[in-house]
Amino acid sequence: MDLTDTPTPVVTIGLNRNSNSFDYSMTELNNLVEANKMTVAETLVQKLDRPDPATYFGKGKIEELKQVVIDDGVDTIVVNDELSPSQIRNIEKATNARIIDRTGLILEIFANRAQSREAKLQVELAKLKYQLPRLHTSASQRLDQQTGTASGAGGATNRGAGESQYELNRRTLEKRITHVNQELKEASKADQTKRKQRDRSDIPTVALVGYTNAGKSTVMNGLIKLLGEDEDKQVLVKNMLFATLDTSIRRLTLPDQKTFLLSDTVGFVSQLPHQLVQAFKSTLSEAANADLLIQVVDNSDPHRELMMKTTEDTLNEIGVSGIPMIVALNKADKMDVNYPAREGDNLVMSAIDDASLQELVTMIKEKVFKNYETVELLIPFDKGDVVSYLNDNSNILNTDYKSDGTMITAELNETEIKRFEKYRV
Ligand SMILES: Nc1nc2c(ncn2[C@@H]2O[C@H](COP(=O)(O)OP(=O)(O)OP(=O)(O)O)[C@@H](O)[C@H]2O)c(=O)[nH]1
Ligand SMILES: [Mg+2]
Repeated sequence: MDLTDTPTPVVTIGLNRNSNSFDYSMTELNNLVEANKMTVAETLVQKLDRPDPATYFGKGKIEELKQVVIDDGVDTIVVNDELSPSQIRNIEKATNARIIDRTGLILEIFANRAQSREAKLQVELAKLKYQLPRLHTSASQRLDQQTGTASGAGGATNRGAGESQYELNRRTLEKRITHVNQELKEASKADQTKRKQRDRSDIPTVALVGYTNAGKSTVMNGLIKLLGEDEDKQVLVKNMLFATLDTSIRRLTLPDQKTFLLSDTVGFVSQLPHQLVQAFKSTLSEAANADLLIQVVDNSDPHRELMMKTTEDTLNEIGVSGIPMIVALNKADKMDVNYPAREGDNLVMSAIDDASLQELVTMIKEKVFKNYETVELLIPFDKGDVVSYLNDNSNILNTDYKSDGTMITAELNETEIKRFEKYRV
């Protein structure tokens, strides 16, 4: 990790394959660079249909890159794609600079942000899988220095040390992968138990999803506050990419007693490395089990359409489909538009505006609690537990004391209606 606060200058490079999302992906790369305590000195782009299999850029462009590295006095090049180990080696040889590819960069950011034990293990697993085929490159060594996690074998750049050293390093990595996998399995078992308990408790779940830095955690905190929950339930909000790397789940109760679980989780970015997607599957799967998704979008970002596409692609990749979705077009306060403004399942809103959050709650309610019905129940006096359940869990519209029991008019969901069928009048 860089101990000084001065960001390291780097040259970023990318191949324009004539895609209309190229500008977006370069902007994104530059943002990722800044998020990793580096700064972009210069950007070099080449138009090519496909990367050169040996050097990514073509021969002439590599020469130009070498000169730029010298002129700018930088020692690091960040590449907008995942490279093969030999491409990394060849560009390093040609330019005398260190190479960080897109995957390595995102891994470094995740590694620097991970706080919880599970997130740390997940990042380490992704990192090890990335390092394994790259043992001979400095990309592997660099990740070890950056993250400070001791795989103990990442730094095998000295090819002169011979094949046996390489073999040793490879075996150490493989052992570590098995070990981390095992630890994660245990952690995820505990998670599944928790999820089962929640499923049984019948509480609907709502998951915030979307591009990193869109405002998911801010929406979460806004709802926690609006619904009068303890401030200590708040989650971390920061103006940086990947502030959230864990899943936080909060139980929220509406003024009419209906409760739901709201989860906030890791944000998405385009070409999220598959090693990370795999490693973070259990964190991301919270969305897969939700009854409703709220996709938060930074509506003030000119690339918002592509960010929504990225979110859609990532949800598909982790197997989330067919779940109803509200689209929260957030940060409207930064734009010259009316808000809150609702159109179907879209809401133009601001996470720092109470009227917007109120409208969002109304939409959540409509989607999640649509199977509620108002029923009348006559509960015998010796069934005090039923009365207290209703008092605690449902919206009671009327209570009347009759000679043969308590008459309660309440809004109940399907399961509750079945459970209390015998008391219906
Ligand atoms: N002006 C304005 N700023 C907002 C709004 N919502 C969020 N922000 C800011 O946007 C930045 C990112 O917010 P977060 O809530 O951390 O975003 P996130 O989606 O959780 O991001 P990650 O956890 O990094 O994926 C913070 O600086 C927030 O204060 C909004 O409606 N208006
Ligand atoms: Mg967040």
